[in-house]
Amino acid sequence: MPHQLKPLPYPYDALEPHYDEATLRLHHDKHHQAYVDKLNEALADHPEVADMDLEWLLKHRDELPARSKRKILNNAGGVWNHDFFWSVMGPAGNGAGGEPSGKVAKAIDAAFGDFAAFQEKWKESALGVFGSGWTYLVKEDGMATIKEFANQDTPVGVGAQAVLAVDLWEHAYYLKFQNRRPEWVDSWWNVVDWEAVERRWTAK
Ligand code: MN3
Repeated sequence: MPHQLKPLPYPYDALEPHYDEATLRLHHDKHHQAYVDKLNEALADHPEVADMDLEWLLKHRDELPARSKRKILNNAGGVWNHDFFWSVMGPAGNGAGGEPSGKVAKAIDAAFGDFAAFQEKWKESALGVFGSGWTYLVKEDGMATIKEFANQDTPVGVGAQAVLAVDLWEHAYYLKFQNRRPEWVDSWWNVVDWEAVERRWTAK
């Protein structure tokens, strides 16, 4: 069964005005869809891995057919990263935005001092990603850690548990923010769904 694009978990305009409808439509329906299509295209030649799920593909890079390995990893990563990214955002005011509470808040304070210091480190990371990629918060040995991933590399690929992510590809923000990545990151905090983040933190 070919991989399918999952519908966005909220309406396209749900993240307005912080994340605009036009970008979200393009980002989900065109960019995310393209990763799904190219993944299926790459897998079509390789029945031995065609039925494997995303996580399996990302974790078993050494078992992927050499000829299509890069294409499979890039596009499986693209699908996985976007599925994750949509899942940790939500409508501002409806549980999203503001500051975290619960266990993830304690972990952030333990690792970074306080939420403001974490946001500063996050921004430093996000602005430091050269070209296209992602800044993630991951849980490693019970600790909250910021990690950068180039292109469509994923936490799954390095065995890290993903907790939060921001997309730093220009396609994620260029339509509204043009080259102003710092403004995109500032705006994005308003749609972080901390309840979803808490579920990711406590998942294992
Ligand atoms: Mn993207």
